[in-house]
Amino acid sequence: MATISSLTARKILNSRGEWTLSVELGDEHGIRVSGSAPEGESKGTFEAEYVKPEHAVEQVQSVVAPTLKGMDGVDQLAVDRKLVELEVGANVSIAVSRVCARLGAESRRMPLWKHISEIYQTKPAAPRLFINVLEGGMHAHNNLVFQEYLAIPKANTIARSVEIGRRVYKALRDELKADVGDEGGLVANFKDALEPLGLLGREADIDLGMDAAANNVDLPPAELFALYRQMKLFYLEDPFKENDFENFKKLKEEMGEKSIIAGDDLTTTNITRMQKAKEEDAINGVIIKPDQIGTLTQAIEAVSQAREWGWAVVVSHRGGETNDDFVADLAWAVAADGLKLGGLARGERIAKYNRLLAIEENEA
Ligand code: 2PG
Ligand code: MG
Repeated sequence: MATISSLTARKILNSRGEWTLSVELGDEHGIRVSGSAPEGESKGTFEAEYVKPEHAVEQVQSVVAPTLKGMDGVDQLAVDRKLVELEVGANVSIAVSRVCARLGAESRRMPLWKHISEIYQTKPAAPRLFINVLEGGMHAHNNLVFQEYLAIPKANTIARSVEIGRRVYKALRDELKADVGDEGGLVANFKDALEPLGLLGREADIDLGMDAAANNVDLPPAELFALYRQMKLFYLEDPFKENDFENFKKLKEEMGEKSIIAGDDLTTTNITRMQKAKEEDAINGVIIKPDQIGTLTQAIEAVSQAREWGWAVVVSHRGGETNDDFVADLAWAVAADGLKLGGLARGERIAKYNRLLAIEENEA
């Protein structure tokens, strides 16, 4: 039992230098935990809505805190249910939901991933790393139309995966003399959208992935098909616009045997959207971002649904992050097939890698 005795909120800066919500939760035994809300840059239309940071602080203070005081922080399901009922901004509910899980874990004296896996009865394991090595699209001022080129190390430990990712990233950084982008990936100009994959394709111990984030790409589907056919991707996220279930389906029919075709803006961690994708047979993988839906419980429901349908589950960070490393524990707790993270630079990206290393070395 961790009776909630205090909940406070304030604004802090995120990795883009924008304000975001930070909350601190305390229980009657003196445990204090804090956490914050990540925020997307290329958001899907169907994501749950954020409120402005000032408004978020006020919602925590005047609506959420009075309601949660006296509740048991270990009872994540009850707290999340309340958060949904209160109809607050998704940044408010996710920040509070995440920090509630931290309080529960602290109070039970166990690692966060273990607490989550016990509450939701999931089987924990290390995720594969989906590392954003080269950036484009809305995340960078260069000539790449697609948003993220991902290196996916072929290794079965985090330590080994990080080592492969580090080597690939550093070698490219030196070769391209590239800048570091919003998510820590490298930013350079290329001859075309295929060239980055040519460079990454030289590496034997990674699979190739890409988040096209095609909602923000103005190419006709036929041209996109032509490009994707040349790419030999293990993982392809948002290859078409967020309502283009039809082309998702066609692509899945064509490439789904060998590749993961995943929805992000298409599905927004929302079971109703996922249901539609299932009916249309549009994808065989899904991105899970708890802030897209608002609470940890809803995100885990999305994971369970995806698993029931045999979809690959890829937990993901956001474009705007803080040093909060929650996604690492979440991905481990549900044994995600992948955890999508930034390049191996920038503190807010590195925090997640270091958390995974710590789980593997000390806790698992
Ligand atoms: C994505 C994400 C994270 P954003 O599209 O998958 O990489 O970007 O948070 O800007 O939506
Ligand atoms: Mg995406």
